Amino acid sequence: MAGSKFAYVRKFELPDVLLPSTFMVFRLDGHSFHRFSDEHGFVKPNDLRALQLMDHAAKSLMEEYKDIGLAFGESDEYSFLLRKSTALYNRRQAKIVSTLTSLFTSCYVFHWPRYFPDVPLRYPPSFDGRIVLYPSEQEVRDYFAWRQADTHINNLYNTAFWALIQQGGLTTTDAHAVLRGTVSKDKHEILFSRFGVNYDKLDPRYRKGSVFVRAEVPSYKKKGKVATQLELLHCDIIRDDFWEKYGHILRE
Ligand SMILES: Nc1nc2c(ncn2[C@@H]2O[C@H](COP(=O)(O)OP(=O)(O)OP(=O)(O)O)[C@@H](O)[C@H]2O)c(=O)[nH]1
Ligand SMILES: [Mg+2]
Repeated sequence: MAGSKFAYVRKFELPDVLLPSTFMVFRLDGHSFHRFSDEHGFVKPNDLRALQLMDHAAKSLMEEYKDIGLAFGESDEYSFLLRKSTALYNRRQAKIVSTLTSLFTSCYVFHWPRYFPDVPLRYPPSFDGRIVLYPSEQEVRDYFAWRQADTHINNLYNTAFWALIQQGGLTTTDAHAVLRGTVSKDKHEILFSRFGVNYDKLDPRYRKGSVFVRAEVPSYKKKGKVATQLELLHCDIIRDDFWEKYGHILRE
């Protein structure tokens, strides 16, 4: 049946199919969460409730989209690895980015009261989303290493910064001044000598971020297929050990 005389406008919609046989990393990041965290009284430097809510939304996304094999989250961001061969939405970029960002955001809002029972949402939060394609396993490993190294750098700085303010009584300006030009070893030393804090003993959730893996459940098969379950870890994903254990994620 011929379309209406207006139907030609569809031709202006350009295809945006992502290159086949490449890894997709989908990353989302809270929009203006500096303000959002302030307005909702997030604990500094790390708010356990907020991080657990991010994990919950990430898990919901992985339950819905089985082609996501791995996810890594810190602060207001989460990265998801989709298998190389995924045919999700025929690999249409805008469709994938918009649908996944929207589901994550609605899960964040939907589950908010469970993590912040005494803090009503003052306004609707939003997240930006993007996809980056990576050609081989090495870039994918380096991508996740980059994000976890970032977690380490930010968390060490923030932990020292807020200790100087909360326990040391410094102003934000003075705390910045103390930390200016310091390297990692100096921050460890400040935390230990001034506040008795051994940084390496802090909760790995804060130091390593959150890692969700779709792990195989040995000896359990469902309709002939190996069953999988989502595991939440707070472990190192930079060294080889992790990839030796979960390398199947990259090869499916
Ligand atoms: N207090 C507190 N703040 C947090 C926590 N997690 C994230 N944030 C805030 O969220 C910000 C996230 O950093 P960015 O994503 O670079 O900043 P943003 O304000 O979201 O800016 P855009 O992402 O560019 O929109 C941090 O700088 C903190 O201000 C937390 O656990 N506690
Ligand atoms: Mg942000």
